[in-house]
Amino acid sequence: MALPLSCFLFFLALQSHTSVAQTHSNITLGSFLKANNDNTSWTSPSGDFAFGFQQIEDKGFLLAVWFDKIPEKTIVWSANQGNLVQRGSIIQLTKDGQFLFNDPNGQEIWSATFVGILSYAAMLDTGNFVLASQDSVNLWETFDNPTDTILPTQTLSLSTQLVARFSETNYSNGRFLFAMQGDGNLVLDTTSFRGEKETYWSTQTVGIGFQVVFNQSGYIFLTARNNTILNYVSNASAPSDSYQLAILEHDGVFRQYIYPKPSGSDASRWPAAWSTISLIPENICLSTPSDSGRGICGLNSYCSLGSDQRPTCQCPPGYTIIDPHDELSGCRQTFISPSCDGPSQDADQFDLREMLNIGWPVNNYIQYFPVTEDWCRGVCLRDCLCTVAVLRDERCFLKRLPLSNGRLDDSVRGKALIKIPKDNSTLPGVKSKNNDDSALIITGAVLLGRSAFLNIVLLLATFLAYFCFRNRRSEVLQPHRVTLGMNLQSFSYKELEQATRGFEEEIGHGAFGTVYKGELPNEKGNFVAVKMLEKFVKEGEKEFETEVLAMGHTNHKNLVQLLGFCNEGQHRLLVYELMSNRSLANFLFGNPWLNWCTRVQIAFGVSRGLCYLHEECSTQIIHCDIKPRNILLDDLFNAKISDFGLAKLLSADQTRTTTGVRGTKGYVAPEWFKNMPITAKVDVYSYGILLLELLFCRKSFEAESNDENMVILAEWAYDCYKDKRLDLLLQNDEAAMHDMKRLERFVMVAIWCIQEDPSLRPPMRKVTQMLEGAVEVPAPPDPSSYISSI
Ligand SMILES: *[C@@H]1O[C@H](CO)[C@@H](O)[C@H](O)[C@H]1NC(C)=O
Ligand SMILES: *[C@@H]1O[C@H](CO)[C@@H](O)[C@H](O)[C@H]1NC(C)=O
Ligand SMILES: *[C@@H]1O[C@H](CO)[C@@H](O)[C@H](O)[C@H]1NC(C)=O
Ligand SMILES: *[C@@H]1O[C@H](CO)[C@@H](O)[C@H](O)[C@H]1NC(C)=O
Ligand SMILES: *[C@@H]1O[C@H](CO)[C@@H](O)[C@H](O)[C@H]1NC(C)=O
Ligand SMILES: *[C@@H]1O[C@H](CO)[C@@H](O)[C@H](O)[C@H]1NC(C)=O
Ligand SMILES: *[C@@H]1O[C@H](CO)[C@@H](O)[C@H](O)[C@H]1NC(C)=O
Ligand SMILES: CC(=O)N[C@H]1CO[C@H](CO)[C@@H](O)[C@@H]1O
Repeated sequence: MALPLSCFLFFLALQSHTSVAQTHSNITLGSFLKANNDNTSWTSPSGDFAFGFQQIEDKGFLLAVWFDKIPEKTIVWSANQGNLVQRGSIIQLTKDGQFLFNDPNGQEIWSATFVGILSYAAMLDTGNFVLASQDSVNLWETFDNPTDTILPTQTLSLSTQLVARFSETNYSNGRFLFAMQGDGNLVLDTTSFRGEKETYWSTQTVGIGFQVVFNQSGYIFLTARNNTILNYVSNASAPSDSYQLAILEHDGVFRQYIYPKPSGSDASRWPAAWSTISLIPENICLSTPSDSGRGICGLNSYCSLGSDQRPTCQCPPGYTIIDPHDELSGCRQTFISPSCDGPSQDADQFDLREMLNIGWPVNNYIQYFPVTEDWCRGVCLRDCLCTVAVLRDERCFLKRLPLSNGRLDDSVRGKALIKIPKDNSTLPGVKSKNNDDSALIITGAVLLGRSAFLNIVLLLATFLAYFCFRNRRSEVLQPHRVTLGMNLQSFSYKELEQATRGFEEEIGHGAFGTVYKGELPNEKGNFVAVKMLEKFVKEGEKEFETEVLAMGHTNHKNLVQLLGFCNEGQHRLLVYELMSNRSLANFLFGNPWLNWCTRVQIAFGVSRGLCYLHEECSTQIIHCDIKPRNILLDDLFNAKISDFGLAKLLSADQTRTTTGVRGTKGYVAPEWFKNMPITAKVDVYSYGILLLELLFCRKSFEAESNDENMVILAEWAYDCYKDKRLDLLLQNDEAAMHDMKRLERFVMVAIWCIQEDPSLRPPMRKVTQMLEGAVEVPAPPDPSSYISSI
């Protein structure tokens, strides 16, 4: 509702009412207040409260309600979501019964919405500013539209909330909510700017809570519909001759304060100050909103409670606050993390800074037990992902970025070891404290100085991993899975001996050792597969550790999840999630077969899993032994690749020749026998063979009745493809017969995969795209043409 300026000024000139502060009982239509240097306000009959403009430093004016008799002029309500307005803005009760808030140009800033005919306004002695009708019915009141504060006699009804301000002096919406939810639960929530809510305190009264009452004796409680008190938010009774308020402060704490009235018995101590008489939660630093969120203080920071019960947010050594004007903005690293590409040659450039009683409880990605401090230090320094190690009771917890929910508190036991560069003079944050731009430039220069491309890929991968992980979390609600998934545990040999009841039930025997069924002791029904490695015994402890770490970092729905391990004396064991339906080998060649649709899904699953191992892990993992026995199936017949990461890790640039052949006959790529470099393409070859087996439910080579008729599936398939007679390969498989186009495409992809020349085989990403039909599949050449041309 914007009046033209000239019209508006004329209208003002006609006003007979003055806008000077005065004690009003009723504010009549036509009254207005203007934001300027005069202390313009409407006060309550007692003079305790005032409604009007308050100047906030020299940034602007806030339309507000405040305690008027005390020097602090404490604000208890504000309009316009706490946003400041310019000098000259006007709030008015128009003659035609509207309540309008306009800027100096007559543009509407904010207005109260109500139903009915407005007759007058009043600033009441309770601190409630009301708009009322002729018959004194309140059409609109500040008590029903609270900001961050409630006063005695005020109630919060269902679906009403207090929103904390951004900072002590910035009244804009901040990061926390005190919400009487529509479902009856009373909660303290964080409101991150991404719109996620995380609850850090609640009365757990879904379905029964009705309203929050702040009564005159100073009690704040939650009642049911029938007025039964369900929960006391505060039972600190306040002296009757004091002002009171309860506020959700910008630090996320809901505090109740009192202030002696100037006329009261305590007036001798006047002017005094607000003092806290109750607060929730008792120690906000120890409340953990959620395991993925930013926590109270922001990411990578830590929270500690001062003697005044107020939280302070600080950054660990090597980190600096993101926004110096916003103490809850979190911290960022001032140095470049060690590189994760290839062997960790950076390890000796980093050191661990010790801090006591500090913790980030939810960022563990691996824990080891029992270990010594030296061992824990070593493993963190060698692991590029390790940002902080926490040592407690012989347990070593490794944590990675971003760190959340950090706290410094006597109740947090143990020792934190924070990874920082040895040469701290190169810390940009240290060198140029107040020059963030230069810090950024230094960062950029260092990045480019190394292999810029690798670093960018690495950064992207880190982000991807982080977000995939977050998404996975929100969709999976099986608590122990989630924790175990990211919390690689180390077991003692004895624990695993008990879990498997003395290695009683053997469920498989592979190239690396025997697999037993086990059940973890803490949770019934938590079945696992325990693999006892036989071939690792002679190899070094460090190598085992490195490979376990690499496997622990993987997380993909088409990979069998590694849950833990044991590395004790000569014992090397791995603990995996148990796949109920065993391996693909049990289903592929038996009778009845898996149906066509399931086989297609398995083909997709294996290709995505391999694609992840080859391209999305921080260290490339070449499987080297893809075959049906290493593809496990879960209850829903989802394919999960097992035994990955066990073959010696070959990093991306390590294209050296290996003498030993690692694969299984029938699936191994020709280069194993030819003194050629071993690359991820060996897996592509094996995948091609596996794909043919999946399509036709035939073994890669089969001795039919006598050896002369030995059939090599790959050759047979190529011939049938060339002759357009793929139907000859199918064994009464109606569904596949009716999906001939797809079958043909898959066979073409398979033939590309089994090209003798590794460079002709597409990478797994391309294979996946071709299977999905996202890219065209060109006609493949004869797989052995390369051989014949040599
Ligand atoms: C305020 O105005 C209403 C309606 O005109 C009237 O009933 C009431 O008595 C007035 N209150 C005071 C304190 O003047
Ligand atoms: C505003 O009020 C304060 C305190 O009551 C007083 O010191 C100051 O002079 C007033 N300013 C104006 C412009 O009236
Ligand atoms: C208050 O904080 C908000 C959110 O960061 C910001 O947009 C706004 O400019 C700040 N206001 C003042 C007056 O500083
Ligand atoms: C406020 O609530 C408390 C606790 O229920 C009660 O003891 C007290 O009498 C109440 N005071 C008023 C003024 O209603
Ligand atoms: C009031 O409501 C609560 C919650 O619904 C219930 O537990 C309690 O028994 C009720 N009390 C009375 C007196 O009806
Ligand atoms: C309020 O008092 C009751 C009983 O006296 C007690 O059980 C409860 O813990 C108190 N609540 C708070 C918030 O102090
Ligand atoms: C840098 O390292 C030295 C020696 O370890 C230490 O004394 C100093 O406090 C460190 N400076 C900063 C800013 O961390
Ligand atoms: C061999 C085997 O364990 N088959 C099971 C695979 O999973 C389905 C679904 O849970 C079961 O019905 C099969 O018995």
